[in-house]
Amino acid sequence: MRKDSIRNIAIIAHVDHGKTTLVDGLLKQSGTFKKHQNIEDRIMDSMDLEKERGITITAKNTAVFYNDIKINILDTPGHADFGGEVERSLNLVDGALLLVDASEGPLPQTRFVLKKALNKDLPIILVINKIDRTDARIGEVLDEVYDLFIDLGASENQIEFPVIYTDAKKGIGKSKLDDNVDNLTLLFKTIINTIPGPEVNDDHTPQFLITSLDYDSYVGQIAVGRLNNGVLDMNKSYTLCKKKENIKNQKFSALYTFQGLKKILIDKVDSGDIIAFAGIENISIGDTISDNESPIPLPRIKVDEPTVSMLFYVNDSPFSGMDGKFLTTRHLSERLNKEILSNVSLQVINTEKPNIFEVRGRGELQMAILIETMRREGYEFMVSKPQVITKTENRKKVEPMEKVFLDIPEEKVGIITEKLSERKGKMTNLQNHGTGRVNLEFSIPSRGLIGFRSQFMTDTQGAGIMNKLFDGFGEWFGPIPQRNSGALVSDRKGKATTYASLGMADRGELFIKVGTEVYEGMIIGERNREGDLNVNITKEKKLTNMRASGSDNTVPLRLEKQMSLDQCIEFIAEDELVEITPEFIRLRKMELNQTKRALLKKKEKYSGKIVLK
Ligand SMILES: Nc1nc2c(ncn2[C@@H]2O[C@H](COP(=O)(O)OP(=O)(O)OP(=O)(O)O)[C@@H](O)[C@H]2O)c(=O)[nH]1
Ligand SMILES: [Mg+2]
Repeated sequence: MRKDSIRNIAIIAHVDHGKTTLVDGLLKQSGTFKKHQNIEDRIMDSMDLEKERGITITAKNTAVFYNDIKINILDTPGHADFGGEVERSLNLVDGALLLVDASEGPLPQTRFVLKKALNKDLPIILVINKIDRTDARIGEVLDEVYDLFIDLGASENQIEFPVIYTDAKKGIGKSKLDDNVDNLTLLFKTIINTIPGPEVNDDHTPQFLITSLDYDSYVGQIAVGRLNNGVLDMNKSYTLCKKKENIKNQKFSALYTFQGLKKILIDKVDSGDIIAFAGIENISIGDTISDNESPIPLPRIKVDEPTVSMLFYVNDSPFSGMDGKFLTTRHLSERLNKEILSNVSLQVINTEKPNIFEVRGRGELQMAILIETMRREGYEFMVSKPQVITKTENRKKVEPMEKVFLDIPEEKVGIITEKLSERKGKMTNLQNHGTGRVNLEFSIPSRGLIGFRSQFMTDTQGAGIMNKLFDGFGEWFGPIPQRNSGALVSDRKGKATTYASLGMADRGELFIKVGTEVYEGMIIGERNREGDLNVNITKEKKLTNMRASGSDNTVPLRLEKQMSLDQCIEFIAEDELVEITPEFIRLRKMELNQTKRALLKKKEKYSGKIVLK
């Protein structure tokens, strides 16, 4: 039975093409807010880190009403590292709005999300957004989208998608560019007419797939998902179907439906809607809530495998425990295991050392977000350099590959090609549009891209655009050269002095300020040549009887290079760690003692892996 009173849709696109902004428009124009209520931009990006970074990290749902039809909208992230969120969201919906920037056109993540939507046979509405951009090239972009559909093997039905041209910022959507329109009514109508209501059966055994988890300090854990069939009732008991067992006699403490950004308490829900419940413990994403006597679980959610792994260590550096609240093995283990309950694309694996955990995910940004979140919660820990996850296929070692798409100024082609070749990249396409900018495409092992982004930004002076797309596995490429500069390493505990910092000017670039507390083995800067250098950054100028001539004061102290968490993760080599505490991010050698480091190096055994095994 089709339920015509409901529509469930996801908004999918490449990063920054305007999904969350379009949801603002739909919320505003559906009367969700009071008149004259002040609404902040990108209201669905509600997490602190989403606001700070200006990107969506987790998919979230909201519900609006249009002519008494309830439209559940899932806003998804566009960054490739959070692709698992898109895959998860597509389980909840009966259609998708594919958003494409009117100037940038379809980009790698457009391809990824569209492929996932087409595989599920979802009807698509194409939204060409940012038509107000002065560099918009709307006709060409439309052609490129058709090409993409064909390339992905879309059926004829799928290709006959409606097209809406939008300015999401102003909340305008039209079918012809010269139409004089000042609202999104056409988009609402197109959603209602193109995307079918959910095909469900209220009389069937109830089946609710837990698709995301939320937490409310008042009611505890909340499960969100779509009631695929049947009815759920506050006064009845249900079975929780987990991966390996079924647990009977579960009761809700609350049932909710969504309205705008709010959850509304309700006693009974019908199938087809996106709903939430509280009160059942030990739930994970992928579990089904079903009938108490004869449950029928739904297939568990599958997402692409992780490609990157990092080791999370209990903090054992000399300053450990100085400002963190949670630092023990148990704290770290519990926190990481809690994360995988709500984050489908992460995996946590115990290593043979109890104080080291392996976390697997989709990319460095996803890892950085997890690390930053834990840090803000009061955790202290250390992480290693990200590694790619290899597999064995036909008795051969294979590693993840990536396609990289670059849009760079013409004069940077030489340097970028050289850098990527060093990292085992192979150019597969070059297009010079004659506008001074060139599009390059490389095939490269993912390993070669670790730490490349900041290098790329420096080399292109911020004028380059880089996108990447996972491209299966390729035969292991052998060693790839790492950072070719060494580290400046403190050789003792103490406080960095002005005198010693001035002395570093010809050695390299410092990461720490004068006055920073350091310990032996802590990395205080990047050396301007190969090999690490142990230095005394705490040295004081010897006092003499003669008064100094004042020449000290005239030598300017170069400002230290302030490294963000993301940059630190990119910077470290295999024998180094990033130490994270709520107040500090420090870099260090795995082995802090310089004599032992020298010995290890001599034996040429020194690498992250050997330290672990
Ligand atoms: N000029 C113009 N800018 C827009 C339009 N829509 C969105 N933007 C801007 O584009 C930027 C990205 O918008 P978001 O809504 O965050 O994009 P997103 O697709 O949700 O991004 P992710 O969730 O991180 O993938 C913001 O600076 C918006 O103000 C538009 O129609 N015209
Ligand atoms: Mg967004």
